[in-house]
Amino acid sequence: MSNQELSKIFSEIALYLEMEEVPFKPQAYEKAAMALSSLSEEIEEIYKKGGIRAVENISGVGKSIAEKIEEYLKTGKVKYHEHYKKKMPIKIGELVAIEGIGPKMVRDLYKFLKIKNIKELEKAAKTGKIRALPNFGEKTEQNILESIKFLKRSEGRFLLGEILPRVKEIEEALRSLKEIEELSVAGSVRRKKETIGDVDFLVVTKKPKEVMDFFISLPGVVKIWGKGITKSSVRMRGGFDVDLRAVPKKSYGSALQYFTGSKEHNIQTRLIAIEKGFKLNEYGVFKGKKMVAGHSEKEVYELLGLSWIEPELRENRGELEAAKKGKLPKIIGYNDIKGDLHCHSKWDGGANPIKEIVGAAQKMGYEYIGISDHTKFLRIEHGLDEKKLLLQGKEIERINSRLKNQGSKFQVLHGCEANILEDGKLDIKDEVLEKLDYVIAGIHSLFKITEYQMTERIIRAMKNPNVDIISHPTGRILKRRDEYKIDFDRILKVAKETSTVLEINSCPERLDLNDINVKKAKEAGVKMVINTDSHHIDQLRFIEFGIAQARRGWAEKKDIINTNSLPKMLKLLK
Ligand code: DGT
Ligand code: CA
Ligand code: CA
Repeated sequence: MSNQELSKIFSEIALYLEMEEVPFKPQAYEKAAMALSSLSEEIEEIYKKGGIRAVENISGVGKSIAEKIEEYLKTGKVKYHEHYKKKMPIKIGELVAIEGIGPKMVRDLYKFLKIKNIKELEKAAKTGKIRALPNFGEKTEQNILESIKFLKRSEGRFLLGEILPRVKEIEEALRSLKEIEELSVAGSVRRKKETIGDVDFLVVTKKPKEVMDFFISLPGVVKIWGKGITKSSVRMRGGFDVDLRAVPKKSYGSALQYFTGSKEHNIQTRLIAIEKGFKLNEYGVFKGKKMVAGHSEKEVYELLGLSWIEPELRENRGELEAAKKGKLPKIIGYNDIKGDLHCHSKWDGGANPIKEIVGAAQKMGYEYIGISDHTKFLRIEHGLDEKKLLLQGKEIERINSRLKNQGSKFQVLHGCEANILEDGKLDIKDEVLEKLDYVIAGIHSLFKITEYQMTERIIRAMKNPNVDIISHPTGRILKRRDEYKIDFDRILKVAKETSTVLEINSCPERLDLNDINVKKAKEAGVKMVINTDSHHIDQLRFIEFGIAQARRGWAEKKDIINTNSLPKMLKLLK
């Protein structure tokens, strides 16, 4: 868990430094924060094995930050961070989580109104105190109130991307127990929903007491809500809850079906059972008093005249009707992706040079990787201009010829993520875009325009013959901001007409397109691509979340262009 705690400390330091308008340093701390939060290995382990040297070797971590990591591992604190917290005792992470509030605004809110947290901010906004501040105004005050409202709606839910690695740790620990005969995660985690309320586990065991004792004393348990023979609940470090239920072996399938949900799917399934003269509950399927199925999920569904349904589909969005007719989609599998087309490199401020990204992509088992750095409009992201893009092309050519000489079939594609400006034009000249293997275009500014304007803006970009892919098409950020206002049906129509591919961005806070929009795109015959938008090689593993979202949206291999080998994938681009 230190990875996340340290990451938080460094991003807070970055924010404090930004408030003081210190140049360059904030980016260094942000980069370190990102590196730590995406590391797949615990920092303690890295330090234990290789000392401060190994810590310094993490890309994105320099010497002075490595020293602070060492200080934290030894003392549990970073003095530099404590110094700032004392100087300005505010809930900085909480405040900047509000869409539209940056560190300098936080500084002024504290300076003029002594605002330390969201609650105080909300009160000040409601009483009209914000609009009176220099550089704020009535519009900002209104936006702040709207953002707080949005934030409250997602309170108490966690990103799948934050939770899943922890769930896997717990699962592994439980699997090591020989008393456990069967084990599965259930609930929204099993359905891979984008946000998670709590984690549900099911086990079959002859020794429930031992299993429950083990469960409530897992490392990371901070509170025990309840402990019994059939169910225990705990709070984990990080603030989320985990339920563990022990069920009889003969009921395992029906219990798993019940506790996987969703509730809406279950209600519908139960109605189907009743129609067929059965009773379905978490203990089994019953004909009168006689239990007729329950050991496996498959037999439960089959008895009801349904084929087994992938958990990601269980949202009562037509999957039961499809299962009845034997017409469920054959959704894309977790190993079907052959390359990631949205990776940022050191060229635009990402953590890794291209050759490291290539190595990591090869380890993922990919056949190709696409480098698509930001272009010049995004100065804070060190966006590349025409000249730099062409230079980058030369480096990619060199890497490709080296790969070829080594007898490797792996290929690096040269793309970019251009910005769609206010009028729908791009921030890079078409003569240069033409030279790239592919072009992604995305909105990174001016989110609050009318639906008509935003739709026209994206449509104009899609009509550019050089634009192959639209990145994160709806702009939502989970727990932060809603989609921007767009006419998605019109976007789909033009995407289809122009053969523009829509991205499913795998970043845990984006997952954009979301499941519902994926399904709409599929139904409209629009092709999609699952990308990570990684700024660090450890983020390549986020692809799992994008695939999960695609599966929840009923996407099949044929709907996703990067399930294809390179020549075929390239043919699907403009
Ligand atoms: P979450 O935790 O909010 O992310 O969502 P879930 O789906 O994990 O919901 P949770 O943890 O409350 O319950 C786990 C599953 O148990 C849920 O997906 C379906 C089932 N379940 C819970 N309450 C009910 C209920 O009142 N009726 C029915 N039919 N099923 C329920
Ligand atoms: Ca749950
Ligand atoms: Ca639960």
